[in-house]
Amino acid sequence: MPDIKRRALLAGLAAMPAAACTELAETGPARNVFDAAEDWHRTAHRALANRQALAPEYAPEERSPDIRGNGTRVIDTPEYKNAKAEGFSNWRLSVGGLVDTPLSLTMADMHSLPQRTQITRHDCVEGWSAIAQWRGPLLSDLLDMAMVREEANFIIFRCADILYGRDYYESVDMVDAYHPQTIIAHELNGAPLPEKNGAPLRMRIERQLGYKHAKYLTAIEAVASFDDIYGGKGGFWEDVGDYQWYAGI
Ligand SMILES: Nc1nc2c(c(=O)[nH]1)N[C@H]1C(S)=C(S)[C@@H](COP(=O)(O)O)O[C@H]1N2
Ligand SMILES: [Mo]
Repeated sequence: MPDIKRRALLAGLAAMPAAACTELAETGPARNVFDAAEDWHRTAHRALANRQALAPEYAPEERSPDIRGNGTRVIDTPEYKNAKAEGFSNWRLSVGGLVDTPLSLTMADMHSLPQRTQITRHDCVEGWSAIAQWRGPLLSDLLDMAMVREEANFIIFRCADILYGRDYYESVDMVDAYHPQTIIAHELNGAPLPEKNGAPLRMRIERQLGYKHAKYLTAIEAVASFDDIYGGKGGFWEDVGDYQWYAGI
């Protein structure tokens, strides 16, 4: 869905109290306007409800034997190697951009927040899927703690790895950012994330394709637009021109 339409839809839902619709409907000449508005309202509501729907969750025995690492699997920089050798005790996740209270969170902070555990299916555009259990705090809790400003339209995820000479990064809109299954995972199948799967922190955005799930997460940034970030298309693969920004499934 184009962003302009999505925003109109959100604004429309907030701006149209049901009582006002009913009053309008009772007066003759406004009837057609009401019908059109109601149609639009219903369509808009359905579209938004569809985006907020949960991704399927699975039973423990349905998990795949392994979830292969894709894209970056190893980070060869001294910084990352040291961080790993220290058990990521000095890793920081920053939350900044259009927020009132920028945060710098430790792994201990990430563990002390309320946690969500979910068994979901990862779908990579390259044609493979894997079911695994992920655990970590909700992105929405971090955004609420940081007090994201109203001007923010997107959340950018910055990563520690460089793939084909470019920083990996991704972004989502506020519907996915606040989705109840959007978590920052620090555990895979009950153990700390392995390096190949994004240690120590990676995104899980369950209604989106694999490439949106940024691994090796270092920073979360609220922005009004991603025009000025890297190639301006909102993500590593989007900039390269291979994949679309909206990767909804
Ligand atoms: N930082 C970073 N995040 C990334 C990638 C990457 O190369 N670097 N690859 C993406 C792609 S294409 C997929 S399918 C998933 C793979 O996750 P996995 O390695 O845990 O299987 O991570 C995504 N997130
Ligand atoms: Mo992927």
